[in-house]
Amino acid sequence: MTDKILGFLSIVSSTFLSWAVMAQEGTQMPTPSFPKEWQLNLQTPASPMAQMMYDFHTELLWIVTIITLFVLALLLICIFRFNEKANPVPSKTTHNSVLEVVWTVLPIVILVVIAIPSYRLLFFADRTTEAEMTMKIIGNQWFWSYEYPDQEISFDSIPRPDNEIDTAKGEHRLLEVDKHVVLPVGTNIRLLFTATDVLHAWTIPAFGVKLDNVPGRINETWVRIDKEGRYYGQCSELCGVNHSFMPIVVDAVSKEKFQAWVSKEKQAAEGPATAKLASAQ
Ligand SMILES: [Cu+2]
Repeated sequence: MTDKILGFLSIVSSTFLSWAVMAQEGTQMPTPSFPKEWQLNLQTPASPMAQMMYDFHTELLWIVTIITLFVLALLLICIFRFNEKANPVPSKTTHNSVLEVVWTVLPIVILVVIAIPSYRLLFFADRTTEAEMTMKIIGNQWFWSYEYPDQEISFDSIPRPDNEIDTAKGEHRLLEVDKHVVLPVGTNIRLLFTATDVLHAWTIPAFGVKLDNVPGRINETWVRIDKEGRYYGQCSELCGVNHSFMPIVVDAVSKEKFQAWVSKEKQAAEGPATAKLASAQ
């Protein structure tokens, strides 16, 4: 029940409302954190960072709820106890030192209580000192490019048009791309963000990752994916007329499967070049 109340409050206040509207079931790969119809609250976290964000969000929701109820109670007391009928001769009090100290100190204490986990989360999300691999994400009008510098792989990920989407196969309109990002689970992955033209923002709600891709500079964060599955996201920076048509699909797989994918990608990339070289000789 508490969860339901919290969920309801969160959706009212949350910018993730739009995510709850997009809803489909099932794909070939499990989607541990896909939005569901009439979903309440945030998506299920799939990384330590997302889990921390979720917990912080819940904590804030409690604080906000308590403050709101407290203010509501004060208002009701004023309305019913101090109206003209109930209290015809009003008090002439203008100062109350204790009360004034309390209403100054209490908000400071509340802000400090909020600031501590907030800063902890900011520093946690900033970067990882123990990155096991790196992925660079480049925003373009209007598609994403990815580079794996350690594995020497790079490719573009182009959105698929509506007429190619087969919902019977569990595909989602406006959310599918021709080439998925593949990442290993249980690995600290450094994420580097940049863009070629305008501001974009690579976002996967379930990872707790949302960062601006800025032309001419590199932004950094990281992710450690807990669960295998297919994760969806979208560009979250107004980047032009096709802003709403640059989805992100990440397949999180086991480390072995990731290695197999890397070898396949490298073979595919080297294939034509090797053939060319052979024909030249
Ligand atoms: Cu964009």
